Amino acid sequence: MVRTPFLLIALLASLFAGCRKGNPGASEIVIGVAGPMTGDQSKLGGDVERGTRLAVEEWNARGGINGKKILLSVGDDQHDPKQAVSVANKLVNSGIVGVVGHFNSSASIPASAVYNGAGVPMITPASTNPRLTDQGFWNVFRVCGRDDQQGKVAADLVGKQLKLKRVAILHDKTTYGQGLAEEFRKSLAAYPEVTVVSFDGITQGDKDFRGILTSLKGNKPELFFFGGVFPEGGQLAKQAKEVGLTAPMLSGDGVIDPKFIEIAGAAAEGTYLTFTADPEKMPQAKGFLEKYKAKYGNELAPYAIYSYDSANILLTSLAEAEKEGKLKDGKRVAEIVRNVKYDGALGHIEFDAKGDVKKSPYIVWITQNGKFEEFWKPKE
Ligand code: ABU
Repeated sequence: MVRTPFLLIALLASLFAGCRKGNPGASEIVIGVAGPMTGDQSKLGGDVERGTRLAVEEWNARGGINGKKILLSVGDDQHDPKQAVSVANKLVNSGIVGVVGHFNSSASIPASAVYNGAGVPMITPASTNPRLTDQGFWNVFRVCGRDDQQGKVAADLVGKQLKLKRVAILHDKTTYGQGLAEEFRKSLAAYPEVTVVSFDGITQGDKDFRGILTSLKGNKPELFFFGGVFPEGGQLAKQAKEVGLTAPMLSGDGVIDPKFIEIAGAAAEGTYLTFTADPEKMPQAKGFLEKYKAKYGNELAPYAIYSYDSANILLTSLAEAEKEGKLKDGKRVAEIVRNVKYDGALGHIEFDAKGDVKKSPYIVWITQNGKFEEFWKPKE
């Protein structure tokens, strides 16, 4: 007798919870944000979430989309391809109308098929592997550049600017890391005077790379390239010095994070990194940077600004679709994204037919005095 009201309340509560989860109320819109929210790359996933959340909060402060409050559903893929598929399915089942993410190419590529099947547009702020947009999915966009562009700038640094003759290449065997290493090697073909003395994979998650670095040192490279992310990049830079490998490291956008310097310490000095230009020098990024730092502190978050612009492009497109009564029509939303002419914190953004940004000017940075500094800009 006494238990019946409790059971009834529990049943109603679970129905309500299910309703909220699977079908957002008429006055709510849910978008997803996905990336490695826990684990060794959680700084990167956290940056994506923080940039996205800032945009969502600003939209809500302005009244949401046509009075509908925007909710953010967070998916943690732990940079694992299988987990990314599971996260994508969960986000889709929770009723999202678009997603910012994922961070890692190895997560975005398998997840993109889930969103494609479910009719959900996705905008990644950070996945640079060319395959993501080369798949030809109507629902996939990226606000960052591609590794064929990034690999070319790295090769130009070596062949044109530093005029080196011997380079070694390492990668972490992931979609991003190995892909970037291969793009770098491919672009080095334009410099026949440069010899690639070795091309080897390490295992992501390992901590001791002294063995491979010692054998790499035997080939006398003048520089070694690493395709991968900061946890391994930091150890490689540090352990290279420990085994007496004095050649500098060159790496990509997966390594340019304060955590790299934290791990490598003084050995980070002189490391070259490819990424886009410094937002601190962009007048259009000033407002974002002030708001982001006021909310989250001063720690450098290279992909937060990309996430903020990704979220704003998605929300602008959803608002446009809502005016047409097509908020839940993923194809229409994607069509609006594809034609967007957006002036955001990163500057002007337009997409090409594949869903890539029309402009993604990579430059080379260097680690100096414990900080990242712009080092070299290729001529356009
Ligand atoms: N582009 C940097 C790391 C993210 C990725 O896997 O593409």
